[in-house]
Amino acid sequence: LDASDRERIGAGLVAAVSRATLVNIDHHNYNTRFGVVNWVDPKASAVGEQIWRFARSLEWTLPPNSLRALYVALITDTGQFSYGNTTPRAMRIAADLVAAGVDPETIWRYVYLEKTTQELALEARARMSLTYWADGRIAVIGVRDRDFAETGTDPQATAEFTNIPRSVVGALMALFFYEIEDGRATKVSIRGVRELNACKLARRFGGGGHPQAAGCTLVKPLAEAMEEFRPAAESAAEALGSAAVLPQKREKHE
Ligand SMILES: [Mn+2]
Repeated sequence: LDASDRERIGAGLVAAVSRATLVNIDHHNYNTRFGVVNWVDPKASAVGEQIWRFARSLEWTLPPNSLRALYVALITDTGQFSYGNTTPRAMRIAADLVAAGVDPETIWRYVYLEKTTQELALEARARMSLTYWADGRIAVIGVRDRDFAETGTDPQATAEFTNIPRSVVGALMALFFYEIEDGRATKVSIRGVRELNACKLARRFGGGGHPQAAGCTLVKPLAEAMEEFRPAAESAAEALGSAAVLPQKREKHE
């Protein structure tokens, strides 16, 4: 589920499924169709949406845990119904799940609100790192391996960090760089607005994803990874021109 290629299902499973009938259910545009059966629907906002439709068509009654899992799939893949993939269908399925007993507040508290003191310390560092490229068209944050070490956290604590650069008024692209493998490599999360294709940019660096949300990995420490990535990001953002995305809510501070 939710894997655009065979490697994404994980090393352990790759071995296990090689002798089995592999059913590939996914919504990534560039899915390699690696299964025996492939159901790839790029119009689905989340694979949870596909599973819900599948279960409904077979008239299955799903237990509460499964309903919650489908709801989590919907809210995380749509960025709490904020990304461009937030379709009427996604919202109707969310409504169906709530009608079936899912409690949105409990899930929201658990998935988004509650943070440990360590996670908050890491977030403070991430916010402090905020910087701008291409005259503010691109907002960038970076977290180093030592930030994880010194705050006692790991990359799992960064699930929502792309919202920090995304929140900058007027930014067309949000980038979140963070070191992995003891600082030997750097992951890049790319979020785009408007016509900016985050996936196209990610694919230039061997990554992938969706038009609005994509990522890649560079085998370099953070500073070098940023340096390598920056020209491609800047030309992608500059190609969009300088027209304002939305009426500016506040004067942009220089
Ligand atoms: Mn997904």
